[in-house]
Amino acid sequence: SGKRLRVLVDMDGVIADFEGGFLKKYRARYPNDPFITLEDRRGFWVSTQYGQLRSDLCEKAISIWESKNFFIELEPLPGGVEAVKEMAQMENTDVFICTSPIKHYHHCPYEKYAWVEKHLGPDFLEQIILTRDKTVVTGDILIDDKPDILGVEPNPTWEHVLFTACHNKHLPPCTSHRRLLSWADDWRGILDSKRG
Ligand code: BVP
Repeated sequence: SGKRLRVLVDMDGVIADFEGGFLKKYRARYPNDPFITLEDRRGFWVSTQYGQLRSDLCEKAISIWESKNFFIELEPLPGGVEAVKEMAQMENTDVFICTSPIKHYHHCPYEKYAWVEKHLGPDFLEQIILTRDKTVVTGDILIDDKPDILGVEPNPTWEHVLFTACHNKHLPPCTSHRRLLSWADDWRGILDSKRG
């Protein structure tokens, strides 16, 4: 009642296919090196798992997302763009895209804006929050595929809803997170559960 609902939606792994885009470009650039299938991905950090596979592969993995056109060319994940657009049209609902840019800033921040403009439209450029610390952003819900979202604020205002991704789907059911299995799952119900 009364108050508007503020939903924060992560980008990579939630509406943009970072893992699929990475694997495709990694295999094209390093065809003679081993790779990790999406089925075998474990842990949020792609670079860490590639470094465990063979130490030189950590920097080769990093070279992929530091390249020009990596972020802008990511494909939308199924249903994500449609869900975010529908959410933004709902009464008493504010939607923000809350995403952490990589520290190699030459292409990523620009391309994240360009991706939002391309897939969500120019009006959505008003809704972008680029931050390396999501705990200082206030909201009711944060839909994000990263299992541990930490920062300087020990008690973030949002409830973290864990969005299922190849790297987190095998994690034991965690009582501290509700999950969204995909955009075909009941995201409307999760939003409604937070309304006054
Ligand atoms: O910009 C993305 C990609 C990058 O971290 C950011 C995650 O943002 P959120 O999804 O949390 O908003 N990234 C970087 C590395 C390794 C860096 Br070294 C990685 O393995 N995976 C990854 O997503």
